[in-house]
Amino acid sequence: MIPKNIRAQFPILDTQVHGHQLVYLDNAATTQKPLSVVNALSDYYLTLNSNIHRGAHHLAAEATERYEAVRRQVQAFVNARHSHEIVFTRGTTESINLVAASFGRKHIHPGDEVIVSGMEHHSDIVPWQLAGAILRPIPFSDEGVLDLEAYKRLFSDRTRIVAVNHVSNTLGTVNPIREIVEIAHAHSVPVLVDGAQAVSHLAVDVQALDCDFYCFSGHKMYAPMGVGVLYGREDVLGDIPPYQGGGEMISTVSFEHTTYNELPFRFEAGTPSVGDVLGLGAAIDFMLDAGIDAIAAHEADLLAYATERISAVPGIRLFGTAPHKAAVLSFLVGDAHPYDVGTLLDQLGVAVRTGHHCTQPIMDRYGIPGTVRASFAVYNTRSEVDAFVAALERIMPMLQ
Ligand code: 7TS
Repeated sequence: MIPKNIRAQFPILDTQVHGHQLVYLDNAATTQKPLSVVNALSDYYLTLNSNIHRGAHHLAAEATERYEAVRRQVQAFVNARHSHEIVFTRGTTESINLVAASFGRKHIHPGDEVIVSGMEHHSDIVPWQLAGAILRPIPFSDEGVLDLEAYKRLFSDRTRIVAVNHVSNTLGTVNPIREIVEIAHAHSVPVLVDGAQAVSHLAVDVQALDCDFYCFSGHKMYAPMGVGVLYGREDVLGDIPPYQGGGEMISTVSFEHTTYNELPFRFEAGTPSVGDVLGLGAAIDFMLDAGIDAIAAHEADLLAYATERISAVPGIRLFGTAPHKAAVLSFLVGDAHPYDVGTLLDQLGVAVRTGHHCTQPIMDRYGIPGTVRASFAVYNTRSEVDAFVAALERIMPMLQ
């Protein structure tokens, strides 16, 4: 069970919007932040602010210790074998770009191929195109389930890496990562997993998944914006060249020759967002206190309830009805444009996202311009689902 006082930890949820109580259902875009995360951020700036790793003084040593402690916390959170397999980045987008650029520089040559899923976010498509790869997308069914038989047929001697999301931000599908990795590894091809939509909803174990890279953003799991994670297995991360050059990523520098620092510092050039990393640590504590399995169970209940209630509304078309889903509900109302639906819902205090959700190939697959998307988090309730469905029913006459 989710603790009863959980909403009290999120003062923003009391906001009034256009004279209505806010119903925040845009969690796949970003979650709200609990007081403990906001406090971790302000405590850092009020009591500890200092640049890390290179100071002889007390504040620098303390800030460094706390920053490195969060690295160990993240290591435990995703069950990585070593803390130096955890690289702090600005978010999922930067994590994927890092791998596409660095792995790409070493391993992707003209004519080489990258297998992605047909339901990737643009941030797991464009970096591979920038790296010069030809993309081979895995098709998916009308329900939003990847076709693994078709996936097996996509491998060729030019396949360099497979890049797939763990959970689709538009369809909610939880993809069978363990199976996808097994098939890729049988071809000696590594796998990058975009976990942006997974980490806040389900327990992630990178060793059990056996993936080579795993990427996620703090801000979608109750942490501040501006911090994210790249997990890379020691052997694959150690094998690729640095991404950005600058301070901290080097061992020695001269005008003739530079040598690079060890993992993970080789991939952390420049001053990192220390306060945001400490906020990420507080967010992990928040999730562990609530209990990952309890969060998953609560969200599964909300999703089942919302799916049942919304399906009863005349004219609703759902997109993404895979048997294994996370708490995302994408839909259209009759022929109404998703943006109109979103704007009218906002007038009643309900915050949803509308559009292509940075997954244009999914929209092309269904032949639609976009969807309306409601996405749930630990603090949402069944009564908010009721308010959302009541708002939909209320705007219905205005959409016809
Ligand atoms: N991958 C997936 C699956 C995502 O859902 C997102 C963001 C990203 C990558 C990029 O994450 P970022 O933190 O680096 O921006 N998805 C969304 C969304 O669905 N609505 O707004 C952002």
